[in-house]
Parts: sequence; C-alpha cells; structure tokens
Amino acid sequence: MQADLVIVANRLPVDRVELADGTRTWRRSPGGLVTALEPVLRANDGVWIGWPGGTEQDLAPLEDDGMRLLPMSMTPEEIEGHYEGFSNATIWPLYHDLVAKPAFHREWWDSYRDVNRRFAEKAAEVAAEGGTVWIQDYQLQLVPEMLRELRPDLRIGFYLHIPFPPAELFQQLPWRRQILEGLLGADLVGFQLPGAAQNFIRLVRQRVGHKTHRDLVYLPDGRTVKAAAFPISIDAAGFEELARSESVNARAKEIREALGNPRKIFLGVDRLDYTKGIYARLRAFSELMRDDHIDVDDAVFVQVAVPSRERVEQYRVLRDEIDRLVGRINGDLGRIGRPAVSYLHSSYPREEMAALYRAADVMVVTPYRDGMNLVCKEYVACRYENDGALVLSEFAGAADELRQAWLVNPYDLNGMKSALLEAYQADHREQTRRMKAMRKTVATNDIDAWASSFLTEMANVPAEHGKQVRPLTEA
Ligand code: GDG
Repeated sequence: MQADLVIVANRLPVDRVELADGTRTWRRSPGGLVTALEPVLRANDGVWIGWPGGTEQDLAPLEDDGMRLLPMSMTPEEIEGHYEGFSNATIWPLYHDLVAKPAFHREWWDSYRDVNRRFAEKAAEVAAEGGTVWIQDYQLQLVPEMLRELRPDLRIGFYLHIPFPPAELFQQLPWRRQILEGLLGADLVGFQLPGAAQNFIRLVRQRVGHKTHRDLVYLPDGRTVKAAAFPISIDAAGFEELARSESVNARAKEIREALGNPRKIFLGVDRLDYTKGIYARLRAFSELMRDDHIDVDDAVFVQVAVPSRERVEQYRVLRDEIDRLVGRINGDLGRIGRPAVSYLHSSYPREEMAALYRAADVMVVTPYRDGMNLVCKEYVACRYENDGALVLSEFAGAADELRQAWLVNPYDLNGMKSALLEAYQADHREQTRRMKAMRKTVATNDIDAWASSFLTEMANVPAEHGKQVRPLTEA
C-alpha cells in the first residue's frame, strides 16, 4: 500500500466494537476531522493511520466508504503508559495551563516514545516517494522528527488541536527538548491560535537555540520550519442542514415538553473533563436560582457530560464532584417534577445533539482553557433563526472569532453570574444582532476552509520536500 497523502492520528475514524453476540465489527465515529479530510483523502488516494480503540492485535487494513484505513494496535501497557499516562495525565494538563497537576513518570515517557516510533515507522512504510504526511495532535509530537529521519523525501505537517503553553509552563516538562525537536521534524507546525505558534517559536529559540524570524525557524541543516495558526472549525452547512430537518425540530419540541416546557433552557455539552469548567458554571447557575434571580419554574439547566478517559484518576474524581454538586443543587432548589439541573452522563447521536442545540435558549461554554471548542460553533450553526444566546469563556480558542458572545472569565463566579443573567434576559433584538454576526463567521470559516488552508500552505513547502498534494476538497 502506497499513498501520496497520509493522515496520522491517535484515533482512526472508526472504532472496533463488540456486538451483543460477541462478534467484532467496525463502527464509524463521525467527527469534524473526518468530514473535512475524507474528500481530500479520496482525491489524493490517501490513507489514514490510527488506533481503533481496544487491545486487539494485528488488525488488517480496511476500506470504509472508499477511505483506506490502517489500524495500529496498542497493548494494555501502551494504553496505560502512552495514552492514559503521558498523553492524558502529563501533556493534557500541562498544555491546559495546569488546570490539574501533571504527573511526570519516566516509564510513561518511554512508552510515549515507543508508540510514536511505531506510528512513524508505519507512516514511512506507506507514504509514496515525495508524498505528504499530516500528523495530528498531542499524542504524536515525536512522529515528525522520527519520520523525517526515515524518509527525508516527504513533506511533513503537524497540527496541534489543544493549546500550546507559554514557556514558563512548558519548561517544567523533563522531556521539553525532545518534544520541541520532535515537532521540528515537520515543515509546517499548525496551532489553533497565533499565540500558541508564538509560544512555540520562542521556546525553540530559547531552549533549542535555533535562529528564528517571525513565524520561521532556521535549522542548521538549511531546512526551515513554519509555525502558524489555523483555527479549526466545523461542517457548518452540514450542521445547519441537520438543524433545519423536520425530525430534529420535532425532537427539539419533545425535549422541551419532557422538561415541562420551561420558559428558558440553559445547555452545556462537554466531554466530562476538568478543563471544561462544568462545576463552576453549575454553581453560578444555582446561585442565581438561590438568590431568586431565576425561578425553578421558569428555567432548567441541561448538562450533557460525555464519558471520557474514565480510567484516569483525575477524571474519576471530577465525576464524583459533579455528581455530588448536581445532587445538592437539585436537593436544595428543585421541586417535584422540576429539577434545577437535568444532568445526563452519556453520549448521543449527532441528531440528538442538534435537537438539544435547537431546544436551548442559552448555550453555556465555560472552559478554563480549550484549544478551540467546537460545541459553541455547532450551536451557532444550528441557530438559523438568528436567536439564542451564547455565553463563552474568554479562554476558549473560539472566543477569538466569536466576539459577539457574552464573554466570561470562568474563574470569576460573580462575573459569570452576571453574564448568565444578561444572556437569559436579553431581548430578541439583542440576540439577533449577536447571533447574525457569529453565524457569518462560522459559515465562512468552516472545516473545509481549515483543511484547505493547511494543505495549501503545505503545497508551498519547497519542492525538495516532496511533491504537492491537491489541497482543494473538490479537487
Ligand atoms: C479537542 C480540543 C478542539 C461531544 N459529545 C458528543 C459529541 N460530541 C462532539 C461535539 C464536538 C466534539 O465532540 C467536541 O469537540 P470540542 O472542540 O468541544 O472539545 P474536545 O473534545 O476537547 O476537542 C478542542 C477540538 O479538539 C478540535 O480541534 O476544538 O479545543 O480540546 O464536535 O459535538 N458528538 C456526538 N455525541 C456526543 O455525545 N455525536
């Protein structure tokens, strides 16, 4: 198998699942990334390398809807060391401004390096002469350098979906230099925001000692590496189409009825993650109820918390804390048939998500730190009648684009209460003014624009670093 375009990501766009009768099969896991990359992969006869979940070994390559997928297997030790350990208990909290304390373990690092090497070897095996390899996210930061050593003929791109921290935090990492050198194997390193690219450039200058100028790094061997921002987005048109469908609107009505037709519905949708600020937002909301600014007969807060990384200690602790808080809020403030918070620890199909977005009057997205946050963009895409209010944390990457949201500092509980109340009380004109502007932004900067801007930039990499891939999705 040889391919001109290779995507390397921790996860494949399909999961390995076991059916009730014990047989094993593949299930498509839909996401923005695959929606964006599928047409480009097809146009370039590309391949996607990634882990399908689970511990099954020696999985054969497969085709899904014309897309070629190459499953990488993981042992239980690798899942513990590389994935749950170094990726999610070291890098994740460190890169999210130490919202939780990162743990540093040498065995986790060893496992991270070994898994990165296996991914790099697989990419080196399948990339065609002069091909393009696009590596995704924080689990694979060493792959660019490892791959370049094996295949200097390739064009290599890397994209980080999460924030890249300032030097003051990054330098805590015992393996800081290896990570920077790992990333420098790429020709183009993409980030969500310009500030992250600047953090990276500054660290490379200070810690590795390379010459830099603006967004470029000059390596001793004559190669240059570019670091720039490519803010990710969603399939806006696809979401709007779903939101306009009769079935989704009927379901939205059903949801409102099931909640007792309250005047206003507040909504939060997040992976159950300590970066997302779920606890603080529920507290802010409950204080507004306690202080009689909002009546439990008038409003309800629906919080969807999608199970995530359940074997990592900090995530278990968080789940217990939220469980307790929701119990206390409803015990104190709820009435029979009228909870203050309707809490759902579960994941849902895309249609149900769209129905929730249609049903919600106030969308509350309050992470302490978030690379971008796609949920707020999905809400905006679904509000085709230009109504609804978005309360958004200043510390989500999306706040750079969605300036017309009610922006909040999630660490400031009183500030958050005022913003929630303002959004709750905003009249239709005010909502429309803000929503119209945000909808324009999301419709223009969609996921296709993101993928083609990255691949166009890759096509500008000097010819000695491989041949060009066709960047346009319709190519
Ligand atoms: C990382 C970065 C960055 C969630 N629950 C369900 C479901 N989802 C979908 C949402 C949304 C996506 O998952 C979540 O994306 P976010 O951006 O909100 O957050 P992370 O998972 O932390 O993503 C983040 C992103 O990567 C992309 O670069 O924006 O900053 O942390 O699309 O709709 N989808 C379905 N059922 C669920 O239960 N179908």
